[in-house]
Amino acid sequence: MTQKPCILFGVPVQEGAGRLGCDMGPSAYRTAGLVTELKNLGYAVEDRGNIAPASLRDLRHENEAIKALPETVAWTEAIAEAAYRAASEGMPIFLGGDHSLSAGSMTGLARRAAEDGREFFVLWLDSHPDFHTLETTTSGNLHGVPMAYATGRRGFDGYFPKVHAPVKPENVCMMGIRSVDPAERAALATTGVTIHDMRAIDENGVAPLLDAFLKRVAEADGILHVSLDVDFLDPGIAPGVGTTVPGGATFREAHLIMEMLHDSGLVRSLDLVELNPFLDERGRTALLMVDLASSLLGRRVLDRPTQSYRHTPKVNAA
Ligand code: B3U
Ligand code: MN
Ligand code: MN
Repeated sequence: MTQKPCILFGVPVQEGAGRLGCDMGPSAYRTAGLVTELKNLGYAVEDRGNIAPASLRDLRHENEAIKALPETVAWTEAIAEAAYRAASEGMPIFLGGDHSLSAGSMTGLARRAAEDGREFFVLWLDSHPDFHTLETTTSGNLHGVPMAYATGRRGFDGYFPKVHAPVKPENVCMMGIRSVDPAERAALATTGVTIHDMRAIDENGVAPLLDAFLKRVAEADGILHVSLDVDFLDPGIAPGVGTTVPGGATFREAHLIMEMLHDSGLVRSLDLVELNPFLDERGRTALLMVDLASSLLGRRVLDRPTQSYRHTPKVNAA
């Protein structure tokens, strides 16, 4: 296991979501005991407090549906810079905040990976692909665009910060997808993004699908970023999110993914996004997200390896 510290950033951005409340996410994670959990797992933890957005610029786009463009761009600048710096110091964990934060985290992390000569992969756990461009979004909520931006799709130039190292679509694996807009559907048809929708999960189970992706990452000697949207989970276990979509991942599916990710030794960074504490029930969604982060960072049932028939190659922690 890497001895590098976990570096926590609160990212209280909420302008990208359709409803208010995600700005309370970072506080909820801290209240739910994330720092203590990580320390109990043996990590050094640096909570660097909350990121503040860069200064606002006067930006207007011809798509009049778009909301909060200057704000989202300002957040993206600041988050990308923090991600780029922290990636060489430890394992950055971004406590959202809505999913627009991943525009910054992915591009900052991918830039660092490119400079280090490492192949950068993303596991995207979400009911949505967030693959809109500024032209195609009809809701105008910019938490619907980060994957399109980070993979270098056109139309962000002149608005969002320049993408130094676009994430290769072939290096992205999405799981849990079950809500896709027509424009996203059309765009995804012609990219190399791997998409395991809920049907694929029902038919195969999460383990073989994830195992195949982790093998690819390991074989490329790559590093892996995980972006976990609360609405990946079924609303029955995770009500604290503004965009619940029925039929999501179960408690066990989500934990199994986290446990396999830990055992792979490949994960270098994490986004926890879309938690809306205003919509939560007595903190249960925040607590579940902290639980999942703990599994990803090595909590397990027994103090010995689980018997598994899978053989995801284990790489040495850098
Ligand atoms: N694709 C829709 C819905 C959506 C995307 N991400 C979330 N919701 N959380 C949109 O508004 O772009
Ligand atoms: Mn999302
Ligand atoms: Mn989502």
